[in-house]
Amino acid sequence: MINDKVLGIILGGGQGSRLYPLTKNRSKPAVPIAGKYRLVDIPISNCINADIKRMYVLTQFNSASLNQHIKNTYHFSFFSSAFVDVLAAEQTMESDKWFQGTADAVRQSMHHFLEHDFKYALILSGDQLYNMDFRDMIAKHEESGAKISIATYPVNAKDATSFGILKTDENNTITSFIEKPNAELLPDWRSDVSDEMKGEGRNYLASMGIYIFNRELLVELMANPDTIDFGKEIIPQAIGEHKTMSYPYEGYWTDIGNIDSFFEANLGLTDDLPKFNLYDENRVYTRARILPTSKISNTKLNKTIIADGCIINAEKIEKSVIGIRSRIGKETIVTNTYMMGNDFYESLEDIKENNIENQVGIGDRCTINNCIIDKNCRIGDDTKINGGPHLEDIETETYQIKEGIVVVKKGAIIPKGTVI
Ligand code: ADQ
Ligand code: ADP
Repeated sequence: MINDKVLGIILGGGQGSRLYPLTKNRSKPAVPIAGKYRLVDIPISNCINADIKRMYVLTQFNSASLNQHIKNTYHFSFFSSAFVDVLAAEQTMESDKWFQGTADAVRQSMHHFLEHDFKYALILSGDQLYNMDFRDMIAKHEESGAKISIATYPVNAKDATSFGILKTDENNTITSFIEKPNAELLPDWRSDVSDEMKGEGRNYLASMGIYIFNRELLVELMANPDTIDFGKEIIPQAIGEHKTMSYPYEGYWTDIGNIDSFFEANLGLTDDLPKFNLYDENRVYTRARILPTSKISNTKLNKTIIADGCIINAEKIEKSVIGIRSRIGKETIVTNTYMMGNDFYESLEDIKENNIENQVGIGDRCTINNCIIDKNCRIGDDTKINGGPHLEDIETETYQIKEGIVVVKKGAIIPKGTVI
């Protein structure tokens, strides 16, 4: 039984500064994606689909929303050993510091892991969108007699500088590794990839940040307090010392660690044939909220995903992801936008009693383009937001512009008639 021998460890994120302002008030694993999920649902679902049902999520700060989401989503039978537990950086007798890096996060949490029986630790990144069969990776790891396995993915020269790059011998044993090499060093790091990958210019083997460690070796490596990161210290130091295998992967995989890639990955779900397929047997799990179906009037929809519980009267929505409980008013046009949705409904009585000027959601006669709208925003009537490269990167109380994408902050009130 795979569940008896594998413990899943999900690196839920450091400060999350690259995803700011989405991480302003929540930890990174709790960031909503694809209209109804949270980032952490992706690695957790990959584990569950592989029958790995004991998991820890390591995160830099504890947020009520993350704990609530995990508690409400992943409840297993009383008789099973399955669990998903959040471990936030905590002060202990030994340490009063935040997690200094990925290896440090694992080191500070080792005492929790060692309470469980496991042969292999499966260490995963919390900010990637992909669908991988970990059963196959574990089987290959066992067959090879390796002590460490790293999932690898061919990338092009432009991307290679932001990953750990490695070389292998003919048996897929990793022979050398360099974390985020400079462009000048790249020519020495080319690999003999498949013809298809060569054709796409993807000549470098990148670490996907997905690792299997044998338990004893992890304990040994974590005993050295000077190592902070897997990519910077643990992996380069282990190559040559301990048998480390590459597990080649060529399916869809993308890092969603910054606003730009997060935006692309979400809007990519609206493609005719999305690279990340939500419509197959491999489920992505999330909280079952039991919301009503969405209600739509007078709206021309094109390449759009609409989650449950929305009330939409817009004129047009194109290439957009509309999250749970969203409300969009009349004559409004929404394009290239990820709207995360709302945590609550506002009734007409609420609005009247509390004299609410801007209802939650997007008002009437608005045009919204190239935008991420965080949860619970109130975008007043006649607002025009047109993101794009013509806009400078700035931050205000209610929104931030990053690489032309306008990110409206959680709960922001954008007054009627605003033009951005
Ligand atoms: P990066 O993604 O740049 O490279 P890192 O920032 O260390 O590495 O993040 C790895 C994962 O750990 C992410 O999910 C991140 O959110 C999380 N994380 C970071 N700091 C953390 C902390 N203090 N506490 C908890 N979680 C934390 C890594 C490898 C490269 C590899 C890429 C693949 O170092 O070799 O190529 O992943 O994406
Ligand atoms: P996140 O910021 O990660 O999207 P939250 O911290 O807002 O998540 O937590 C979501 C939960 O909080 C929802 O289930 C909802 O019940 C509750 N919630 C948040 N804001 C409100 C609000 N203004 N009114 C009622 N419930 C709310």
